[in-house]
Amino acid sequence: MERRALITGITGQDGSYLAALLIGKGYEVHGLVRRVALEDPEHRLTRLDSIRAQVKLHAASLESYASIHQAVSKVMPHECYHLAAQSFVSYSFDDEFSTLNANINGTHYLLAAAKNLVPKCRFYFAGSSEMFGHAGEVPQNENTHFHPRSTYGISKVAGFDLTRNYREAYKMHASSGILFNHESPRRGYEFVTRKITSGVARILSGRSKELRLGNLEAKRDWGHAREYVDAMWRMLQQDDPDDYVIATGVTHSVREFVELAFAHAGLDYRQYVAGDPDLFRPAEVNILQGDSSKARRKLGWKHEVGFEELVREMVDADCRAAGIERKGSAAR
Ligand code: NDP
Ligand code: GDR
Repeated sequence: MERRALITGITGQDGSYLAALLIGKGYEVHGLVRRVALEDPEHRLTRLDSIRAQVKLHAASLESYASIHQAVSKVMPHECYHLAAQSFVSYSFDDEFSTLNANINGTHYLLAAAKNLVPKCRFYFAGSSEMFGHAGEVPQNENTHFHPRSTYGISKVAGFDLTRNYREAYKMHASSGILFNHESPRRGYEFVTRKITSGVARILSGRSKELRLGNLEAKRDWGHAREYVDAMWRMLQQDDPDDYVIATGVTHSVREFVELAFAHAGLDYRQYVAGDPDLFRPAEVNILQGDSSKARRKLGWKHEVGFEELVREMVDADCRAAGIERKGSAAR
């Protein structure tokens, strides 16, 4: 059976892993990208290097309904994974307007185009643990009240509500994943995990002497991105659409991540890490820890990569990229 998938945000961490997963399952994979990406593939499509010939890319902008409508009408997908977003929480404090515009309108435009052109298309929305924000309970599950602490979180709550409304009002097969932090060697450099692991590599190679960080006491539930995109696919294979928390259920502080990453490279983080008050957020999410028992029960999903393995994989990858060969670092 021919299956076509459309992925927005295909150039990002999750989009690139999801595209590879779907290609492996025999899908015809299409991606929606910004025009600049097509004009500058060497820089903007690097995460797609190994699968570039197997994906078809279409230029469109989250800011333009017309461009999204046109892309959906060309592809006529059976499954649509909406991953594109201004995804950096810190930046949402600097530019609330573009975060809200791109994330809320972009989701609305894509849902509306799908409803009009391919109403039977199965739709995935990339919800986030940031929707829980200042959560009243730990761990958080699908019934936990949302209390977002940034315009990013607010935009994701709006996208989640839009997705649910299209499911209820128009009977679309529209599901949301409420994904907790997931990382990998493909993580953007602005996020704390990659900032730390690339910082370790820079220090080891002598290109840097210190690493400036913000709140070291914040706690996150960190999993591996490759495993989390599999959960997205599983959601769209269910008979009925629904919402699912995807998490490891284990939480660690940024300090623990730092300590382990430096120790894996044979360094004591206390000699290199400097606190920077400018990197603290105006409003912080202190403890995120997810309860994914519903996903385990209904989707048969589970995570396998634990915290230590994730940290080691990321440090090793950044060290290899910096030309540092260390004993015992596993190639992946
Ligand atoms: P990335 O930041 O790696 O990727 C974001 C993608 O969105 C990129 O492809 C980017 O394109 C695209 N994008 C951003 N703004 C626009 C725009 N205005 N128009 C078109 N495309 C745009 O994010 P991740 O892969 O980590 O995350 C994927 C999704 O999941 C996001 O929606 C994120 O908010 C959400 N999420 C992520 C979690 C995580 O821990 N990784 C956890 C929970 C939710 P370009 O390359 O051109 O910038
Ligand atoms: P997050 O990820 O905000 O959870 O959003 P990020 O890695 O940016 O921050 C995690 C925690 O680390 C603290 N922190 C720092 N963060 C950054 N970026 N830089 C620093 O120097 C630094 N120092 C400390 C932060 O205060 C925070 O508490 C990610 C994104 O992928 C979202 O798109 C997604 O929805 C959520 O995860 C779940």
